[in-house]
Amino acid sequence: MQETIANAELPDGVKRPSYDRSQLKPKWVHLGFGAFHRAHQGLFMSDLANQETTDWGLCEINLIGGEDQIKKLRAQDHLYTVVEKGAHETQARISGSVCESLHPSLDGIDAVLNKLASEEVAIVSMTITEKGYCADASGHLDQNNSLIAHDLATPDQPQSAIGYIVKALKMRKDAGLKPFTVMSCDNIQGNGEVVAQVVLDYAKVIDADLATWIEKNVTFPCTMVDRIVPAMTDDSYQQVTDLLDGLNDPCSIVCEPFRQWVVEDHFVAGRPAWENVGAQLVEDVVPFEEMKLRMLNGSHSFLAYLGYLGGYETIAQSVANDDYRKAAKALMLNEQVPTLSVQSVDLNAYADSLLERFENPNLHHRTWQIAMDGSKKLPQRMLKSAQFHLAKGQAFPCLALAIAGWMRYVAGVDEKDQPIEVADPMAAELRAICDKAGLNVAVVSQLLSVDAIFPKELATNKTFVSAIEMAYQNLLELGAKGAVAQLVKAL
Ligand code: NAI
Ligand code: CS2
Repeated sequence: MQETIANAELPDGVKRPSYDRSQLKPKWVHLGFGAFHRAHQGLFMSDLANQETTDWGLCEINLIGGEDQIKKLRAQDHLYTVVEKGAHETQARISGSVCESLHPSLDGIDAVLNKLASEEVAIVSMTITEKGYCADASGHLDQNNSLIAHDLATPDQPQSAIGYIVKALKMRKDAGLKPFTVMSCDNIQGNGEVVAQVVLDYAKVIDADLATWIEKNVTFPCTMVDRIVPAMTDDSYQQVTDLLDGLNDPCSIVCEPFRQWVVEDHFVAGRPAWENVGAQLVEDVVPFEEMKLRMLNGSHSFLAYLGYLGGYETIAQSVANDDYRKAAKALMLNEQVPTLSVQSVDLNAYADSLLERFENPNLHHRTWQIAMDGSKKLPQRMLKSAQFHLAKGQAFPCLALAIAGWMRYVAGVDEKDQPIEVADPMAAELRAICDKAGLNVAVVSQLLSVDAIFPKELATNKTFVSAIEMAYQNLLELGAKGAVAQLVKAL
């Protein structure tokens, strides 16, 4: 038998689950067994089971890609290693909360649907990336999205997460079963509202009665999720192998020690007592989401675009440059904090704690990874705040440079004339615009006219346009490092 973490002896410091895993029932289905879920919701659940008796277990499903991960997870009895790496200490443990897994390519579409429609399933959650929701700029279902167009034509054989959820809810309704709660754990403002909207839009197209039933019976709690979990690399796998005395865990994950989870307490069929392991269950999560998306993710994107262009491979390297660190802090405190409504959080201390997390030298969080999917990230991380300042007649130079940094980045060529691999669902369209305009300030108005990203009121606001043009011009003339230095000098 192949030696895996399921059957091998592990070093003393690596804790195994202390609970009886045979008691777990897959009542919680998660779509997207990616890096983040393993280090966040999966581990919260394992920690809870370590602490108290529970029968809540997870069934993991990857709908798009990730077939290999499911095979590997099965081969090690659904166990996986989580390594928390702080600036000074490292802790490894085994998460055992997963008790089942499925993949449409391995098990068939019907097996996935039958699972979702089975009576015991009470929660369906997801980390399917911002683009997985197939929403347009207005937050409605994008019927031109190729997955959605496919699913609407053949709703019994879905491919998208939305298609699967609606079909499964239909099966439950037809069988007289209660629905499940749909819980998005993606970095999207109002993530519960976004998934509710696309699910309802989709259901309305295929079955109006179903849409009414969903509206009445299903809940879509919003969640704020936080933990920095970089994509695994050969190096990080090797670090895990070293910690496991030479044992390989292809499902392992390395992350920072910090984690936060704020969840709206609206569950139609019960939930695990996550509050007993540190989650905050609240009535309204939006103020927390805005805080995190604008301060953490907004400054992350600033550091990602300007860091990449400035030649920095990781976030830690970017904030090691004093100008970048000061600019990121100014972005948070001067340009994001005033837009927030969150109460009872010391936002100055929060900003400092974020910078400390970004500095963690043991996390290799690539600027390239965070720069990914900017067309889906910019609106919630920066554009809403820019609108706030425009309405008040206030300047927003840090946000302007970040947005200009994104525009310079999607041109696909760095400051040394080397190609940038721009990963974005709109990469081709954006590249075509940039190629036509060239590295020229004229590209700003061309990119602003992409209405899937920029609302018309922003694209046509002269103050906004000239702020971005000025920042873009600075980038062309001074390069990213020079433009950030100039920004900081002018603060
Ligand atoms: P990942 O690349 O490791 O995993 C992505 C997952 O999404 C995979 O399971 C894949 O099957 C699924 N997926 C991708 N496109 C999809 C689609 N169109 N439809 C359905 N499923 C799809 O990425 P990771 O790190 O797990 O991040 C995923 C999301 O989690 C992020 O986009 C973000 O919203 C959220 N998140 C990530 C954090 C991090 O530090 N990695 C922290 C906080 C939130
Ligand atoms: C990052 C986030 O990839 C990105 O865009 O900004 O995934 C970030 O690491 C998390 O939101 C931290 O919780």
